[in-house]
Amino acid sequence: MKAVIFGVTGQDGSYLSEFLLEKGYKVIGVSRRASTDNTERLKGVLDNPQFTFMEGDVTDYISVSRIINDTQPDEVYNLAAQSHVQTSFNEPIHTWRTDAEGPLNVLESVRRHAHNAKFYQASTSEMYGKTVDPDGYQRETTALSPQSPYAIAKVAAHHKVGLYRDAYGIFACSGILFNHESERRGEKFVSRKITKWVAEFKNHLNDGGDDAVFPKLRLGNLDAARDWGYAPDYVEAMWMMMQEEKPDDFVIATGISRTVRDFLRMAFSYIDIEDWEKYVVIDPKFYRDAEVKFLHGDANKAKEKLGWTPKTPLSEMVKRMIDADIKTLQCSNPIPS
Ligand code: NDP
Ligand code: GDR
Repeated sequence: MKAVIFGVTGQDGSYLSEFLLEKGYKVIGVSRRASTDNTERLKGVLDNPQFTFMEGDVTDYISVSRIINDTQPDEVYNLAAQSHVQTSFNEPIHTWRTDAEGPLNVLESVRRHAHNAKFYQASTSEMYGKTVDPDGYQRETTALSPQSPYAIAKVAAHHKVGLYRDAYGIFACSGILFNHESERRGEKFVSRKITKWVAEFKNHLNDGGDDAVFPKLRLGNLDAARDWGYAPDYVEAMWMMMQEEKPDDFVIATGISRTVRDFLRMAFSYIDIEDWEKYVVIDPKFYRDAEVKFLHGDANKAKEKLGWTPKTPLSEMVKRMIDADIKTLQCSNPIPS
């Protein structure tokens, strides 16, 4: 089996590459040109002879269609996106081109050059915006009400997936994934921002530093609630959707919703600090023009049809993220011998 992954250098792209290589796939990872090396997350696969890189940009139909035509894949995963919600308010046009036109370029390339390839689109819980079903969950049937340029672009792509499935007979599916994090999460997302700060603070204390002089952790809305899962569990769900006989859309979530405040409490508690509030400053800069206040996914359809369930509890994920950040600090500041 041969898979093409757009967005291979990202958090999910790196885990999905490892997962598919383990399953015996040939993986073609597509990445746009960067001025400096951005393959840090891929160090586990770069030497694998079954893994190859191709240069391409999802906003450029010519490069996308060339890749699909030349490689003739069995499966195509579109994970490429400008994925930061707050950034999308500052860069709405770039976000639209990448997150709405990008998937269209990939779908159209599949339709024209590899009609039998299966297509996966990275849809998102952000599409629900303010809508919650009366029982307090969001699921495949919940109405979409996007609240950001990012979510609006993702809704457009989500509908395109349905259209290519129904009108053109393409095996096209969307995974509506709720937030998922990991040791490889980008540092501007709140989970990693917190774990990285906590690791640096712990390091400072271990070195005998004074807690009062350490720069505070500056955050926005602590009351926002998210359904946080672990990225390696979620890439398995992507693959499972692609093994179905018929294409369909699935919510992937843990079913547990926690606030940013809960996440903070958990992270600080791991380094034995309970009075964490004194280290955190609320900075209006990190508030959003429009905020999605509450996300809580019902992944029962994925459980029943795919047999997928999340494996890693939030507390375990937070621990792994902090441990990894501490390890990175120790490697970059080795104790002189
Ligand atoms: P990341 O931001 O870590 O990765 C995004 C990837 O897209 C990077 O490899 C980036 O490349 C690539 N990319 C951006 N623009 C282009 C472009 N024009 N052409 C080609 N590649 C491009 O995101 P995640 O791994 O966290 O998420 C993967 C997908 O899942 C995204 O589409 C995201 O919107 C979606 N999603 C994520 C969730 C999450 O909680 N993580 C939840 C729901 C959906 P580069 O290295 O060059 O920047
Ligand atoms: P989100 O993730 O917007 O849900 O999108 P993010 O971690 O950025 O925000 C989560 C919540 O935390 C609040 N918050 C802060 N967020 C950031 N980034 N920085 C802060 O300092 C801060 N303080 C509080 C936010 O307001 C928000 O409520 C992620 C991305 O991966 C998307 O690509 C994906 O589609 C969705 O998850 C599901």
